Amino acid sequence: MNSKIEKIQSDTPLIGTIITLSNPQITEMLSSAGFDWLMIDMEHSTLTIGEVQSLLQAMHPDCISIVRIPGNDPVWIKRVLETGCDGIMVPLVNSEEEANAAVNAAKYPPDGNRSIGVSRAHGYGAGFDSYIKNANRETVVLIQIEHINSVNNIEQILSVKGIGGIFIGPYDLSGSLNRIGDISNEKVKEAIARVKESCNRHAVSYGYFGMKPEAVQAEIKDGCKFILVGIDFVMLAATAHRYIESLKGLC
Ligand code: 3PY
Ligand code: MG
Repeated sequence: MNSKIEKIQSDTPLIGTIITLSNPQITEMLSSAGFDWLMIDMEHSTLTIGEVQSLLQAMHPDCISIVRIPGNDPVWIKRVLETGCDGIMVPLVNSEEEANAAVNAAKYPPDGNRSIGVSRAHGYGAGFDSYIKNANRETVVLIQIEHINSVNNIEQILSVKGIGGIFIGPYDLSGSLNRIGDISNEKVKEAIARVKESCNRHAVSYGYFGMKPEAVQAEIKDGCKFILVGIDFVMLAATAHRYIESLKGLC
């Protein structure tokens, strides 16, 4: 068993951040900075699949790489997995049927219907046998619960075999409850609590996103496994603003 899978399967929380910029040096730097995982976001960025592969090549080998698929589409899932990422995050999964479709697209037969090709994931051919033997067990599939419909269907979604974890999207969830952006609203918090309670009961790990460390500290203490904090360009922009602010008054 490789150490990344051990880390994913252990109870220790994994701290990650979101990559949206296509510059490989940024991924290299952030993956070497101590983050346990990086989520490379194809849903809310301009990243192409070729750029995603270049980012993966720049990543520190110990860092877990999860690519967020643009949408729950088997063609995207197949192509993204061929890049050799450690796993995928599938946004806006609202039902058992949609969760099944995501898992099926990510797993080789007999567990699913992922098509068999040769790519970077398979060591360009040299690692073909070991990759196809281990991929179903080692490729993590994170399903996003981020709409009130998915909260209402959480029990059925959690019954789907092959889900590696649930990732709560508080922002989309707030939108689906007509409280857009207000993630500390009682209705949003109540929906999140329902998801957490179901995950705990089914012994399925869950993740949570916050823009700043203060927004995720309580979640770590509460048992959240997959933490995402911040976004690459937001960290850069916030630091730039802070630097300018601290010097502007002196000019
Ligand atoms: C959301 O909050 O909607 C997310 O998808 C976080 O990644
Ligand atoms: Mg979202």
